[in-house]
Amino acid sequence: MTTMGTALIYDEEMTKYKLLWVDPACKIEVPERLTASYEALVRNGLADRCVSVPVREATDAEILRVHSVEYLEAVKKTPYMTLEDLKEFTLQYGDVYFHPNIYHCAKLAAGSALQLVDSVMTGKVRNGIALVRPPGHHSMQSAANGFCVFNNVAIAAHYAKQKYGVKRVLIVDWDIHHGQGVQYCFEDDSSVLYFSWHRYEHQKFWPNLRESDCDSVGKGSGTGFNINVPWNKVGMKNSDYLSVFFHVLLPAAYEFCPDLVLVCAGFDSAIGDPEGEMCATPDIFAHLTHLLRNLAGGKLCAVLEGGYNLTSLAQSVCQTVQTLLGDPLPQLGNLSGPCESALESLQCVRSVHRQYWSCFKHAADPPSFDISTKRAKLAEKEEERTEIVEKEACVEEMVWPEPPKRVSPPVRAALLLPSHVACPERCQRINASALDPLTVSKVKESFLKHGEEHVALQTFSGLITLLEKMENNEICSGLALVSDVTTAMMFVVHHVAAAFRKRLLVVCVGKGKVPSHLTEDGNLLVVQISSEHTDEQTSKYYVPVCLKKGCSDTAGFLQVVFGLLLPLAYEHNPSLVLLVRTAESGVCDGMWQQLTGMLQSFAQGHTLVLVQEDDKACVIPTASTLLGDPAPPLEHFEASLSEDLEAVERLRQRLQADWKLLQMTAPESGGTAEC
Ligand code: Q9C
Ligand code: ZN
Repeated sequence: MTTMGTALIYDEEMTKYKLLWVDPACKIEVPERLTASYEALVRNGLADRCVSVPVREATDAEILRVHSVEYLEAVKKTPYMTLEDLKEFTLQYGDVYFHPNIYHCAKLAAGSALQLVDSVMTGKVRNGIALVRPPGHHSMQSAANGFCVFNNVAIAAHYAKQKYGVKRVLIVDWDIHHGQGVQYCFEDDSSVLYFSWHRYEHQKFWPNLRESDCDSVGKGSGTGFNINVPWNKVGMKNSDYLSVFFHVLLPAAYEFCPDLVLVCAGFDSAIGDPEGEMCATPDIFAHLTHLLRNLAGGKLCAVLEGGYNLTSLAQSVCQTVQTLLGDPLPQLGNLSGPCESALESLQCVRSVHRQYWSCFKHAADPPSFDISTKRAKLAEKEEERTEIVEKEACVEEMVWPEPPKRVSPPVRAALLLPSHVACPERCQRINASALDPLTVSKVKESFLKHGEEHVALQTFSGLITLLEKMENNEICSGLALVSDVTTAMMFVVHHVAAAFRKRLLVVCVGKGKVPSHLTEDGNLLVVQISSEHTDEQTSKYYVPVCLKKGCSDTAGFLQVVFGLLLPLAYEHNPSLVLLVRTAESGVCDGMWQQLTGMLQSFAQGHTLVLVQEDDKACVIPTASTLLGDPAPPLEHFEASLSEDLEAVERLRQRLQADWKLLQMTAPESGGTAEC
């Protein structure tokens, strides 16, 4: 069995330092950031569900992997400084403050990240979060910066490599500031892939560095292993964040194939934050976390960075932790597609990285406008300051609904299996024979209507039971091993349309007839991935994808999942997912588990999986992912056939007019993107 559990690292000691003088730049970094986050976890019953791991101080040797002796020795003196000395010491750095107790806290913050790495790497827990102060990602070899003293995550990455022989570390920095300290630390290192998105505004936003732009891709053998996504406008929304995950981070991350994922988990990228001024809601972090959950076999360590609106911060932390614990995801409605400015960034990043990553090989050219011209143009508009001040005032009054409670159904996975197939542990077997007369008559009605007499009445009734239990939230997901998967799929689609009128997503892996004729009302979206060529379709709701090598082509399959399936699914926002694996689909267990895992982003985890009876070997791996176990990492895979990638790309281009989350290039006009 895979390791369970989520580590939570928190110690009140890290609330015991604060700003002792007046400094408008630093007044937002307060001890309450930690207490508000922790108390929200306690209040929502989440702290109790985590494994509490104690903090420790990072040792000098550990800190010195990232920082210089001179810097460490200088920081070591701060506990003995007078207020005046502290103020003066602080002056040599940017946007940071010192306090007699901050050195102690900084050692605990870095040590917390190391304790988290230990807990995850030894298998004590599956994943975890460290709530720490001071944050880390701005601090550099010989400088404190941006509220950061030691670079907690950079120290943790070195530690994981040294102590556990981890070969590849992915660092995802979703804080709204550029973690330049992390970038500098691993710039020439191909064993650490650093991804950061950040408010940039063409270098107008702190820390105003040229090297935060997307053309900083790393150096020497680390070239290509630094991915920067600048946000050139404020007000970015859930769609913008998701688009960057689908079209930039996830393809590169899967190609990189990390052994460990570290998250610079700053929540100043959420709505209401005075620094970020973005509009993504706290529940987006549930999805961002989930989308990273199947990398590195689920080994994910999140370490707190920024987050300055206490309400937004606490909600975002809860959403992250609840996903680490494996609870069903909240549904994200109203995804509008990325704004023009986000598309420009997306296009820039993909085009500069196309020479380093095969997943971006077919990325479009950079946007036609000249970026440097744009930068100069922006410098002219310096007087727009007053407007910015007004915007800030607006942000402070910003309100958003509290994310709804995420309830876990009592049963996570229910299985409908022929009597000769054993039910895997932790799953509930659905007994299809005990049916009330009403249900029986319903089954018969459908049974007669479609004349599918070769499929047992028992199977139909069992499927209805699964659907009803999902509808009533008694079970989260279901798996049915059936003798005729195509008929079972048709039956479920008809039944769902008639009985529940839900928005349904059907994902069919492998050849065979699919209910493509039922998509007129817009409630049903069908995506089929197979080696079978289908005539070019015109319906926006029927998406047949053909891969020459079929579903065994891992690179092609991932391209389809990130480039098409996930964006379509998020935009469709189904209330039920039907995942169908036809006979001889050719999909390998690993890819199948990845897919099953990723589809749990939707419909609050309500997925019904249909598998052909001869495929019973996949029951155990499928059940495992339905139960929330992370999928095993996909081993090194070959680049896909060029013609396949081009075909997928043509399909994406054809569909992007109808499905905005498929877009990855800005409209030709360029120049004055508005959000
Ligand atoms: N308007 C982190 O989020 N600039 N650090 C403050 C005040 C410094 C952010 C300017 C922001 C530092 C970890
Ligand atoms: Zn930040």
